[in-house]
Amino acid sequence: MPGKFMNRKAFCIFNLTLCVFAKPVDASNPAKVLLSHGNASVEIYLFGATVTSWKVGGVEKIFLSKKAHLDGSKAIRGGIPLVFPHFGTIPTSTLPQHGFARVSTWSRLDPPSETETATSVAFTLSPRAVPAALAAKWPHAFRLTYTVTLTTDTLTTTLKVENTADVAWEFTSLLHTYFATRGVAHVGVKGLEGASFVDKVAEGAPRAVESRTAVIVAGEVDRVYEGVDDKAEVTVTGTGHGDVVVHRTNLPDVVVWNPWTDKAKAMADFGDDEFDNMICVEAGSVAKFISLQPGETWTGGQTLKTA
Ligand code: TA6
Repeated sequence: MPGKFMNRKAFCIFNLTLCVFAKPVDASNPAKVLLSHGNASVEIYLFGATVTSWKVGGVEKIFLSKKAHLDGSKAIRGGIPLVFPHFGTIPTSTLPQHGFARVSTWSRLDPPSETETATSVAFTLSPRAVPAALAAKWPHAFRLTYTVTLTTDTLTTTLKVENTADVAWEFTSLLHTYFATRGVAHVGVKGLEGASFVDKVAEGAPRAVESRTAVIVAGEVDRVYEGVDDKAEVTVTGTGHGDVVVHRTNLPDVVVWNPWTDKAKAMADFGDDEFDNMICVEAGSVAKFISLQPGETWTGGQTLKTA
């Protein structure tokens, strides 16, 4: 609302502490939406509706690979790629790993909305905006709405999935968040003690129960913690970029991933040494398929909060 926007600018002149300023589009790059609120900012590419930066007080919380493709030719390596309609690869689908949401170009819905406490913007995706070859592999009618909300100390990302078909279908989904680190060996992921997990790195992908108060990285890690109580706060500590608490809504599973040295070298869009600068802590609903009846919706999301 331009009128409201002008009023807020005028308000800011008189009260800098509550100053809120939203820039919906980066003039130098129309493929990207920038929001700021107080001293926090977020940037989101329409490609994949991928959040690629979240800064609080000038401190970057999110990892983006120096080799990431930002031209829509490949899923963005870093940020918060959105996984839909399935996590990983599954025997019943020929879609690529993690589905098509992260490689489709989303549309921004209304201009960002601003209040004194938050600034928000939403994106939508439906089958006609999915690359045709991928849409053909998952021929279901759907509408996704992804809302990104920024406050001075939080970033909330919420996905709404609607079944607009006349038959039921099922999906899994995940927010594949890459946190920035200065030396991944110093990082601890707290809040997963007692959770059952699948260890995708170990031979045979065995199940076990997490016994540590903090998950650490001293080699390749790829674990799917299942059914972690929504109320359990997961905290990413020791990143060198400030601790972040992950609050989850309707996302019971938490994936912790670091490719370590060999897998880092094998990824063309990831620097050989960048395994030291990131850890993925991914809130999702991936252990069981979610079934949606015609007309039904499902909503899940996370709030990242500076600690
Ligand atoms: O979420 C962890 C994971 O599924 C890992 O197994 C690893 O492959 C990672 O995602 C990255 O996947 P990508 O398709 O982006 O290379």
